[in-house]
Amino acid sequence: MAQNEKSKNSNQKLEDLERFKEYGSGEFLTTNQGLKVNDNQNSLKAGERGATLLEDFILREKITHFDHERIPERIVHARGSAAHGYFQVYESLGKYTKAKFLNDPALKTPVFVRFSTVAGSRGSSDLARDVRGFSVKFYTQEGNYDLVGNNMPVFFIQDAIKFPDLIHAVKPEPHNEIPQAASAHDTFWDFISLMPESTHMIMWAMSDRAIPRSLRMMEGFGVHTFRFVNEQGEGSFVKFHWKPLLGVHSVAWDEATKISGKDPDFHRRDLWEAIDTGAFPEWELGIQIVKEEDEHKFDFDLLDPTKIIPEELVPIQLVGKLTLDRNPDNFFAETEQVAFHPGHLVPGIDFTNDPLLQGRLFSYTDTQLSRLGSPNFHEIPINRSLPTVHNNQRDGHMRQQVNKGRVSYEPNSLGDNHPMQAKAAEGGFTSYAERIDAKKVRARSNSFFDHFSQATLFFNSQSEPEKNHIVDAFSFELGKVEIPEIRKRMVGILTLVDKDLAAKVADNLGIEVPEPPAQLNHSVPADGNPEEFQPFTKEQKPDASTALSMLNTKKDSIKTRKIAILAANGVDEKSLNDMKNALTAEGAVPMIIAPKLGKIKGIKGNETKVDMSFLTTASVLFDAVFVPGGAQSAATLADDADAIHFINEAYRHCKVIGAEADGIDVLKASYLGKNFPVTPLEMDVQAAEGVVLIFRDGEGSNRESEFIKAVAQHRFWDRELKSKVPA
Ligand code: HDE
Repeated sequence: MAQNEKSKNSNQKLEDLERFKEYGSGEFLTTNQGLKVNDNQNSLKAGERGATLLEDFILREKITHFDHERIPERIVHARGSAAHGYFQVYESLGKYTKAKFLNDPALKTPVFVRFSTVAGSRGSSDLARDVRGFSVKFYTQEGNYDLVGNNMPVFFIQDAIKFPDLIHAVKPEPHNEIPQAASAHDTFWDFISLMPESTHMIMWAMSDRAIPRSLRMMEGFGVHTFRFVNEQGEGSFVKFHWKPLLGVHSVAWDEATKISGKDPDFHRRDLWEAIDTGAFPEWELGIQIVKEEDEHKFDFDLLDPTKIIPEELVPIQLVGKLTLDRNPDNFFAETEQVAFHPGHLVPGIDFTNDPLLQGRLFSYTDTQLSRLGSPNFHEIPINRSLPTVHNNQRDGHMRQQVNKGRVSYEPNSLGDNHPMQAKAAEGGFTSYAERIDAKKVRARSNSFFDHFSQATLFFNSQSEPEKNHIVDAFSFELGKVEIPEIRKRMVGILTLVDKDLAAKVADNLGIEVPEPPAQLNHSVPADGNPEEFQPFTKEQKPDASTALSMLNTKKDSIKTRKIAILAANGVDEKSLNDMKNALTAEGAVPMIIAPKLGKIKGIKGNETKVDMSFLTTASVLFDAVFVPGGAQSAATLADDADAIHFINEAYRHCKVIGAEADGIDVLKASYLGKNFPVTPLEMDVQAAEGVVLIFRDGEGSNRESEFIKAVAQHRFWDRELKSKVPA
């Protein structure tokens, strides 16, 4: 009990980890056996120039340890970054669940959250077009609860038995291990075009959700329908959502490919820096609750992981907040060794029969056995639960716990039958007593066979720029496919989602719009008859769902946005500093970019430190650009190809661009000069389509606020509809 009480405090996991930490500072260097080392520079030799002696146990220990530093990377989700934080529920959810951490608003439950891409290796780029993992480990007083979700609410397949096929298809092709972290290749689209159940998910994967601006600006989803169980033993279905307080934002595809070269650690760095500077990322936990008796009231099956419950049908209740406030101390010890498992449950939360979820329950322990090398992976500090583990599981590789006494079995009389089972009232876990009365079959329910309605719903819900991005993404990915039959088959599938989408993709691929496949593959057994399967009847269905478009996300703050201030010698320091201070006051991160590193001198002779030069950074690493006044600075920049490229590229990616007084001349020298969205009138400030011009280098109070207002919009995607900037 005393143990449990301690976890009222979100620092408890931190305290728990503390005893495993090693700081090294002020200490002597030792061997793994604690022996102080006298010479860490030279191996033991027979004479100064002589052969190295096998006897050198210090050298051998060091090299041996080094040789074994690597462990197998995760089969999927290999590339990740993580952070510590806490979760707090707003009000008791006792009505739905008895999970203690969801019942007490005073409780700050420690969490460790790992984000990841799926297909790429550990060293691949953060900006691959891919699903993002969003795994949360709650260290609750009742044991660890893991919510192992993604940033997309549905999945590619309906049954776990297809998972190895899906992953084999998306991973680099086996003969040449190409391409890395990319789905744009034959085997992936071969598989997808033969798996109509993947259509809804593929719409998400081809949308901008697959190229987030930041891990802090993406949603998370539990994907499966889970079950809450309350103190009375009543169950209800629940879908989990994470809603980022900073809104949901993405980058442009052209930008993503460039970021992959300029900074492959873009997302990892962004998360780290935000936490490091105290801009703690936050998400609200959302739940959609469906009563047990309403299980069959929808035109889709709640157990089908390729379906969402549109928010129009079941609204999301925001019930708590997740805050990430501490970076890991050691990547390997924490981010790499953390082991998530959808089967790590606490009383009050349970599974449904979603056949994808059921299969996952096997996979995660199994994979940790080979990845972490022992059934004792739960003893690795980051994986330890707050309650102490007491059971009769014993021994194995790298066992840490020293179990005392003679008893390692139950029932026993020699140890008073301890450790003993706990009654439900004492916190013992009991599975939800769901009635199952069925034949043992390998089959899929007919209610899983509408593969297109929600794909269409998703497409219909997108804004015009978002739809265009989806067309571009399909055209890019299928354009990389070499086998014409695969392209054709996939476009044929798209005709079942949206005719216009299929026609545009076909046009980009230079093919006629194909007929849809005569016979859809409904994943039937070898001797099954596909004709027997009738799509589930459709009744209630919204035509569009506002929550599915990122255009409708929050746009009320510029917190943590990175703003490039382009300047050179002769800059007007007042113009530069006023904007810099105004941006900083709003929580944004302005940085001074100049032709060279070092310092620049302003018109009044003041020096300003340069944060980066055009050589060490690029527009794709920023959210907006501002060019302050100062005739000499403006002339230098207008003449600098890198500065002009910076502005052109930012304009191409629909970012906010601002300039003050002489700084406007730099914009005029860029692509913007030809296509100025605003006809310059000699007013104080003019803003249109994310271009903010401050004409008067005076004191006007709205000088900065117009720029800030525009940056809060994130991007002005409509610009793309007019013209594509050659940058
Ligand atoms: Fe996973 N998945 N998965 N998955 N998954 C793994 O477990 C698997 C699925 C997800 O940050 C692996 O520890 C199967 C859906 C995340 O460490 C592995 C199936 C969803 C992570 C595994 C699925 C996910 C994983 C690899 C189909 C969204 C990263 C390493 C039945 C709800 C966890 C590991 C982390 C990781 C298997 C489907 C999310 C191999 C068999 C659906 C976020 O066990």
